[in-house]
Amino acid sequence: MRPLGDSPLVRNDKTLVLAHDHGVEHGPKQFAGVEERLDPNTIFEMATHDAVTALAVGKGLTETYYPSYKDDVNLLAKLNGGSDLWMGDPYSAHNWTVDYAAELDVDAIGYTIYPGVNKEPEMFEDFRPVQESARDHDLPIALWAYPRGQAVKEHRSKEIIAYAARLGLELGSDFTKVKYPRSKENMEYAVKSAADNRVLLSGGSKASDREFLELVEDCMDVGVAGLAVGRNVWQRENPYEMLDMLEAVVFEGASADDVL
Ligand code: FBP
Repeated sequence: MRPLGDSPLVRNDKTLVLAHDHGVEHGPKQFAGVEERLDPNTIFEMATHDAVTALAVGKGLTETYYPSYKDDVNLLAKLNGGSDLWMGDPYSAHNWTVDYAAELDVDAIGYTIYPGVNKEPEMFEDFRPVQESARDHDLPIALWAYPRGQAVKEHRSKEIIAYAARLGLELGSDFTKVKYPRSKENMEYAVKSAADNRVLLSGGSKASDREFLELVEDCMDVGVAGLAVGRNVWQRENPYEMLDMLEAVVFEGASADDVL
């Protein structure tokens, strides 16, 4: 495994990224029922919880809010993203550079690729300077690897998710975030396929406490390095209670039953 030195992203060899790029990816409809969270201060505040090893946000939120939270939040700069108003073949352009993110004093870089789309060659080529520049700045890289496109018939199948996890290793990330491939055994295969790359579970849409925590427990059991979770934390009425439970399951080896 590529050592990460004293990166704040890792605690007891595990990682919990609070993902909050949804304002770009899906817009304000994601905040239905929790409209107060449209204020990014509420999310930065949440990211000060001990369970959160990094907060993933885009350029605008980093520029505007991160300066007030720098002492208490580790920031993962999500460099690319696109709205769901775009109806073309999935593609995600970056709107800030690693150099600029480093100037803002971030702790890590995040980047999305969509393997399988028509623009896959461009996406891989776009990622190349990002990856190399992150290495120059000694910033860990988390790759959101989401297979899409016409050739991907079942984007959560065993082989497709294992392929996504493997691509992280091959393209030079430190963490690769994948969607759940429908079973614990399939996730184990993805972790094995990624060899020394750290696989992170992508949280998914909001589930019940039990359903989500059992999913996390299963993933931790098969060697996942942690999670990058958005809606299952910040869409909850009480996100702090969920973060308390996740802290025990992710970092302390507790089971879902233990914490519920
Ligand atoms: P969730 O935990 O809310 O699923 O967030 C993970 C994430 O990768 C976000 O970072 C991103 O906004 C979203 O999922 C994109 O997922 P999709 O492209 O499937 O809508």
